[in-house]
Amino acid sequence: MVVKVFGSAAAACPQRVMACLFELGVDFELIHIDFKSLEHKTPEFLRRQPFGQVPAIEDGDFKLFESRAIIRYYATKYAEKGKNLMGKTLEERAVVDQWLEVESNNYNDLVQNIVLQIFVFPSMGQPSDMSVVKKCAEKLGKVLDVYEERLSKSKYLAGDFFSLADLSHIPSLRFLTNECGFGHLVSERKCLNAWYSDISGRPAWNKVLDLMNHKN
Ligand SMILES: N[C@@H](CCC(=O)N[C@@H](CS)C(=O)NCC(=O)O)C(=O)O
Repeated sequence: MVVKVFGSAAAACPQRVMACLFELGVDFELIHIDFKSLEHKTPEFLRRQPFGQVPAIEDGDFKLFESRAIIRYYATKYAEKGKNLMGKTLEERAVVDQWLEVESNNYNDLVQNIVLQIFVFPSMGQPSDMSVVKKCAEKLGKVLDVYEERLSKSKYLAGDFFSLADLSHIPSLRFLTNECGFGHLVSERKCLNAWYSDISGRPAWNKVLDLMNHKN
């Protein structure tokens, strides 16, 4: 039975899940949830995701929400496919988890606030607060300095292998650099820039972009 991903091809959190499924070669069907008609806030969808957010998945009888829980689930379930997205040893897995936590706790809110103010609010006809953008960009710069230091010592965040920790950053970095015009935060950091070019050039991510651009 094919995995069902409930979400939108254009939203960053479902993109995290789709990138992971493409990496693992797991077939899925994207069930579009329409933000404009507030489908994600309907009682039916709230039974899938009680916070009214995407993504959620259905895999046979098994249902799950929270994008990072979903990618951990699939990387573990299909570890034998040899992609090593969670690391092989206990210590590798711990370092992958460490950087997934950094992505979720130190990085994500800052990017999300910038994206909301610069991209989402204007697209809904609402005003942006540029003082929020300025504060978040300053804080984000300091977080990305930590990434630069880390990536000057190892090719990927968790070591010399591409993992969920790297994958988890790709959708929001695309919003930051493309939709928000904050590419300089990445390009002015040499190792971060090389890392982002590498991970965003992966075939799995390009398949997500094709879905987003309705190319299949
Ligand atoms: N922690 C959740 C966050 C999900 C989330 O923020 N989803 C966004 C799209 S990227 C959403 O549904 N936004 C609509 C809303 O919050 O009403 C996850 O990673 O799955």
